[in-house]
Amino acid sequence: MARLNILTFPDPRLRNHAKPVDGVDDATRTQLDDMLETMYEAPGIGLAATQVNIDKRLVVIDVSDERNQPLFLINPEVLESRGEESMEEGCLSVPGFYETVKRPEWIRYRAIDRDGNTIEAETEGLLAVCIQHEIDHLDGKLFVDYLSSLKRQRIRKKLEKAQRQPDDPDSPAPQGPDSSHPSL
Ligand code: QAP
Ligand code: CO
Repeated sequence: MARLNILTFPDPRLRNHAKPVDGVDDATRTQLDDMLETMYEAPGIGLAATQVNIDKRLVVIDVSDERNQPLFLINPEVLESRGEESMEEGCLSVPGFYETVKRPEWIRYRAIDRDGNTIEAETEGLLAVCIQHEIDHLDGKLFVDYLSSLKRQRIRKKLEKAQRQPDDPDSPAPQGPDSSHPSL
């Protein structure tokens, strides 16, 4: 297993539209395992391949409290959605910023699992929001795109400054394996 570098907004690579996966092989399973380790280490509840510069439609999610119920979604798609819900969202690629986003509250989705089987399921609440957030990443979309351009520019400028001055105490904690590890 390996920890992957997480891209930070406004990195243009976060705007990539990821390619569908054709058949689940061991190389893809290794990428999913590396993504899961990276997400647990961050820590986060969801991570899309686009965020770690992998051009494939792969998502890992774990919204469980014990962090022992990983979900591996390959080529995930929303088939149907209902309702509306406002939830405070964050993103490992937008470290330190949380804003309320409105999305459908219930979804039916389809994906291929780690074993190559097609699954179809319904879900709501946090998991439904997380799946929609991660599918957005595969299409080059970020939760900040749902905010006003004023809020988005504010976040962009702060993150650009934080990346120029990684020791600024006002800046969000750096993310990923490239960041400094004070304990090491
Ligand atoms: C997407 O996000 C999500 O700013 C997953 O400093 C989030 O795991 C969907 C994180 C909320 C629905 C609701 C963010 C970690 C993790 C940060 C994440 C940070 C450290 C975000
Ligand atoms: Co995200």
